[in-house]
Amino acid sequence: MSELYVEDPLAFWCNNYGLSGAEVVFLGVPFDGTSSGRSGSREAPNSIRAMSYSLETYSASARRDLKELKMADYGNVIVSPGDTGESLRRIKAAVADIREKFPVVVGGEHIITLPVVQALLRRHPKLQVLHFDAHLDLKEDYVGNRYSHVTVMRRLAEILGHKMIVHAGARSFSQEEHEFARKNDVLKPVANLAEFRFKGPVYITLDMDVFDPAFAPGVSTPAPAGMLPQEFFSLIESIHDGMEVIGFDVVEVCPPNDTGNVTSLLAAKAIKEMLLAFKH
Ligand SMILES: [Mn+2]
Repeated sequence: MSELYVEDPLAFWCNNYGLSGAEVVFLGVPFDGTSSGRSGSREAPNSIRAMSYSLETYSASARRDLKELKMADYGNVIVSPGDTGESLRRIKAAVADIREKFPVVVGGEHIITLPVVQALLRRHPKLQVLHFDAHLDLKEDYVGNRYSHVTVMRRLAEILGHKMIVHAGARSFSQEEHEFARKNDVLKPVANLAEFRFKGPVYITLDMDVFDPAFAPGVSTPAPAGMLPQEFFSLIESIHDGMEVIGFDVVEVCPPNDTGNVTSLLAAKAIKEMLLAFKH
């Protein structure tokens, strides 16, 4: 491909490294089969790809440029509509393909985090998860379904252990979930997160509804009184030092409910800033 005159219109930031030459690999997961709220997050990977073109590759806060990273876009997982089990199996297999590279997984809805972490556990058996979300996603089941975007952290906690997951930004949950999180001391106020020291490998899952709906209206289940984008980016800056982040995902963007693609744009910005903060 000529570097001067053409670019791939459907790859994050027009990257041109193949899978074997890359250190960072993007993977889209257009799955929204268990969304309890507004459906449509299957459209998010391509929408966020498109909005990534609106952003500069340089970050003033990180003082780094995305061009310093060798990135590849692995494309979208071919999911099986209506079959959550088969879809999760395929997501896990696709992440296993990425091997030792740094995965950036773009959903889709939140249940996709389960197979991603399962695949990463093979290399990082003591993986911790930092969970940004308006919700706790700790429900035992949702209308009888144990594999739902509102149960994903409960399923992950059963695999990892409850103490291995830290929840930040949560403000919308059931009494049962709240008591469960408090009993296990895993719900951290965002203001205290900078003092919380992670030891060992960490995976970050960013549900875009952690942001206030004024800034991220295009999500499946919006919750008022959320984080400001500036708060999130300052937090990333303040916690990145010494943190061993081995990958992350961004989930729950719902383009049919977005306004002017601003939520996809904010998601692209979050991907960029997290990459430049955490991938060295
Ligand atoms: Mn959520």
